[in-house]
Amino acid sequence: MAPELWSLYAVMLKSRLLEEAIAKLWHDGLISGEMHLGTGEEAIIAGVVPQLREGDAMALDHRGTAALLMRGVDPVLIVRELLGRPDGLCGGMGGHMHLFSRAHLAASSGIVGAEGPNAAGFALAAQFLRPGAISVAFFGEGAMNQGMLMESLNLSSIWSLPVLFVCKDDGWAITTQSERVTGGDLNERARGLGVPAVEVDGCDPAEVWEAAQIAIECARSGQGPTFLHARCMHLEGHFLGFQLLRMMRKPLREMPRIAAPLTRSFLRRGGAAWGERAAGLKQVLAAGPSIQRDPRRDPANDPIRRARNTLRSDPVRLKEVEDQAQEEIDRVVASALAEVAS
Ligand SMILES: Cc1ncc(C[n+]2csc(CCOP(=O)(O)OP(=O)(O)O)c2C)c(N)n1
Repeated sequence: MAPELWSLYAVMLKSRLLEEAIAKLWHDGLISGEMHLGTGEEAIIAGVVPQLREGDAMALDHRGTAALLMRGVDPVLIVRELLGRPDGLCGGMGGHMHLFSRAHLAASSGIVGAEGPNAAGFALAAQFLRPGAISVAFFGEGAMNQGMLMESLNLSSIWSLPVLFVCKDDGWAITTQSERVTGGDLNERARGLGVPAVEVDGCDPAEVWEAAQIAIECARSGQGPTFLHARCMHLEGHFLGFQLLRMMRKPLREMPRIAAPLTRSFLRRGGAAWGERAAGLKQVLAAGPSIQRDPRRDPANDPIRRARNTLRSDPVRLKEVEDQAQEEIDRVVASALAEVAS
């Protein structure tokens, strides 16, 4: 059975606050490069990771911060890593897409789909070296169109590897809507390879927990892999500063910035025929209304806000939990920003 919502909320909230603090550091210019947050995925991660035991492994994608935090990796080391400091988790050389903790058997990768082979490899090793241990792969639905993930599902099935494949489906791969590039149904695809598939609400940590618990027990007892399909929203879009979301949040500020280059390219001499240009322009302009209907605008799709709504009936306890989480994350950030000890 899943733990009570209070403890799941506390875990999810800490992760959210840590990622919000990371976003602030990024906006302040202290973290360089792209930054993919996992805000919106917390219920999926909280429903799986706290169930892992010593000796279990995690193969993570480019949104690995929440899973590492929930697995017990020191968040100060994570933040220092993102800052590129030599005292970071990977000596400041990995950055947010290549976070790695040997002690926790956890590795992330920026190669979409690599979580499949990584998790299958961990699981194959576990079969020989740590019987009863399992591995978990977290990846987006875009990764399901990578051959190596299909190969990993297939081998895990045929070798009964102890893997839990968790597909965090937000419907988008950067700016491509997944339904435009994905044939068939993902659960059926996994089943076609002999891997049982379970559909869960990725905003409900208890539902994820219960499905993951059954899958983890199956894997530990030698009954092979399970595919968990959980829908969610990435509240910050693909990465921080995502243009579509900037337009959605501040249309008056953003639209004029794109209006001039759009007009220039529309009127430029040479290039595509006028009909094609007009069709392209129509598509761009249609993005406006579709942004207004974007499900990321609906608070019901934010797992933290959803859990909070339920817990609001006990405001005193809620404040206590929230204050404690905030204080903890404030301490993490202060400690991560402290000077490198000489
Ligand atoms: C093999 C490979 N191809 C392309 C990319 C570029 N890329 C980075 S993230 C991404 C989209 C991935 O979408 P999805 O798997 O759904 O994960 P999400 O970002 O939505 O969490 C792509 C195509 C990559 N990193 N690796």
